[in-house]
Amino acid sequence: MKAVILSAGEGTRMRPLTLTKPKTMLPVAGKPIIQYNIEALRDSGITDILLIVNYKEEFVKDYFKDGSEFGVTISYTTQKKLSGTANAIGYAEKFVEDNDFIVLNGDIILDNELIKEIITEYKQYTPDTIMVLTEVEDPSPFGVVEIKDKIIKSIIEKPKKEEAPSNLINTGIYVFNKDIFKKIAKTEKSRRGEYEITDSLSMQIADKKIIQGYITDKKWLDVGRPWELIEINEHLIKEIKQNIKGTVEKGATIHGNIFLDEGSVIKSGVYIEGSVYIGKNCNIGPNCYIRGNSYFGDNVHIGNAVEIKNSLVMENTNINHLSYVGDSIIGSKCNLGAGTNMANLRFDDGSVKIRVKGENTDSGRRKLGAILGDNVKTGINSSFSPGVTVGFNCLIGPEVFLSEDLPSNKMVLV
Ligand code: TTP
Repeated sequence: MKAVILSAGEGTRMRPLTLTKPKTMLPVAGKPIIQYNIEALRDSGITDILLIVNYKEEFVKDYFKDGSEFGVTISYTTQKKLSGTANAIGYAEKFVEDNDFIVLNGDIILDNELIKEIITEYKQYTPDTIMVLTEVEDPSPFGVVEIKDKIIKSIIEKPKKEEAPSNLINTGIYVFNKDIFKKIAKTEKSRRGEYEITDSLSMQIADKKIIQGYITDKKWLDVGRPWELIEINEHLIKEIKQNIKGTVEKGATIHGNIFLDEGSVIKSGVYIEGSVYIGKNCNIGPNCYIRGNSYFGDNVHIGNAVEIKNSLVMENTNINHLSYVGDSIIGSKCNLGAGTNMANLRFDDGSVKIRVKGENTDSGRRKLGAILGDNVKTGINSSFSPGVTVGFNCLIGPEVFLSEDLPSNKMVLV
């Protein structure tokens, strides 16, 4: 069986992080999101993979090349216009030829076993389509199915919670045969102005094709918005095994598993609590406090008296002195001045709100700090309100208290 991964989207809900790279290339626990999917396919015996790309596709191509380094063969097709998932899958027709094939959204993280399970299920029942489903408490932001005896009777996109026919949602994992291309060719634009694969599936249902729902309670995480990147990172870093390739100086204290890559040094006086991932050529310390589930990309420097908690710090970023970064994401090539502090808890103890596509959105998290795009410089004693976002190439002057989002390429002074 061949596989197709959808990786063309702009990831607008994940801004500012996706202003400079595609969402599927954002790092979690040491790898881009999409690499988890490629490896899950490979480990299930699927090595012929087509990536549908468009937005900032050079990042994907430069990293994976022909796939040989990852034990697979990767080819690429550019979706000309980002006009929806059905349109994206339609580009795979030549690649899959007459074969049945798997499709995955590139922005999910799933349990490797799940792919093996659905292949077995597909071979046993030979339906026209398998759609993997999972149960959630609130299905209203997703595609929700009505299902009877394993067969999907209807799919409703983003229903009101009280109108949802079940709590079972579409995970973006499918097995198709070539009938889907006939339906894609006839699919019309939805109310959102996109050609959506769920509309093609509804056409299959109307045409009496068998769409089997495969319900899983295995790991499945959808990465759409910035705090979901923090949550997925938490989840995956908790699973890392101890692996120290770099140097740990005498006088450093480590509790929990750490992954410390080549060329990195943990200096004396550093106190690490919980699992932590540290990339290549990082300098951590002396005398700093690194708390659980933190991720550091390559060439990161964390200096004296800095506390980092449950955060992602991307490559080539420096946080040199006297700073606090909690439940936050710091992009690549940032430099935080001495005394930069990110608040991650509201005084009223309520859940932190964050603007997603201009809408004030409840993250559901009691603790959420700031989200900084790439190449942001902060001056001494600057501070950030919980849930604030900063675009790329920004300068935040000394003593600034940032309580509102800042678009890219801006400077703020007191
Ligand atoms: P979405 O989550 O609908 O879109 P997105 O990833 O661009 O994010 P946002 O809504 O924040 O803008 O897409 C689901 C998957 O399908 C995702 O892996 C991207 C991919 N996709 C394409 O490949 N082509 C497309 O035209 C669209 C809309 C999505």
